[in-house]
Amino acid sequence: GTAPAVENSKEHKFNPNFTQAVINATGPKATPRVRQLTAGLIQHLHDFARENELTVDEWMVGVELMNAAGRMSDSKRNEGQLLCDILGLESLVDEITYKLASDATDEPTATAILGPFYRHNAPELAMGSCIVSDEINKTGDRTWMYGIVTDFRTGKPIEGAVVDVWHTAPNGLYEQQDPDQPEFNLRGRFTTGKDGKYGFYCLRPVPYPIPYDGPAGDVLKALDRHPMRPAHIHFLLKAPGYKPIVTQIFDRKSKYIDDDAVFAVKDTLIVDFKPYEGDPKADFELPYDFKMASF
Ligand code: MBD
Ligand code: FE
Repeated sequence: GTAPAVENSKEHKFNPNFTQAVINATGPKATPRVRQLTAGLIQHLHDFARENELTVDEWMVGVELMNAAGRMSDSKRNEGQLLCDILGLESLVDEITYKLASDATDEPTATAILGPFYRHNAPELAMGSCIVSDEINKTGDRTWMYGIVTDFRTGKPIEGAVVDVWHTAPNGLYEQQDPDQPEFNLRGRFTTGKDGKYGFYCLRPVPYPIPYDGPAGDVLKALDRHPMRPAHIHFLLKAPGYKPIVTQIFDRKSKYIDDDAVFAVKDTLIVDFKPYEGDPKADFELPYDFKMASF
């Protein structure tokens, strides 16, 4: 049914012009988009405060949360993004950006959120090489991942596509979170040749907790939620003339596949690792093709 009009508990009359007055304070030099976004934000923030009869103490909890996230954030810790992630905002914005903007009927590879652990300038590696440092290679499930990058409309292979990949170590940490891992461990960039094919050795990833020793962890605790993500591998694909694809793939057998702390799993991004006998360097194989959309 329809929600009842919100009435406050004391029959207090809010000034009906207050929110509009705040919105109207925007000056003539603000761009139309800035004007639109801030007007919407102010309206929703004010409605939120009125509807919930937000108190000064409660608002201050939010202020402290933002300040704590800011203090904690640096090149290795992106707490602001993490907070957005556990509230589902990055997944929603990803959907809006890549889905609503697309006029495609047949689908290119689905997108998924970038997350806070992407690093620019991962090593450019030769096709077929390994992103796993020798030390860690002794403990994880070694995987040969391979496939072809195609134009989703024509099905033709894409030459010069860069497959930028990153994932966590078996201890559940990304390389920049872990002083014991070599720089850029479990990261690499691979460029396709004429046949559009790519392939590299990696590990079968494991489920792991997002960092929960900060404000995002406090929020999860207050909401009685766990911090776990299903096992996943991240990708950023770029190719000349094509729209970049930010995505992740998820291990069907992984715990938390139906209960991702950051709400990023999509059906078409769930994959099957298969036991692999043909290669002494791999325990599993993982075929996966990427389909890109031209501009
Ligand atoms: C991650 O590893 C991640 O991929 C996302 C999206 C959020 C937090 C941690
Ligand atoms: Fe991740």
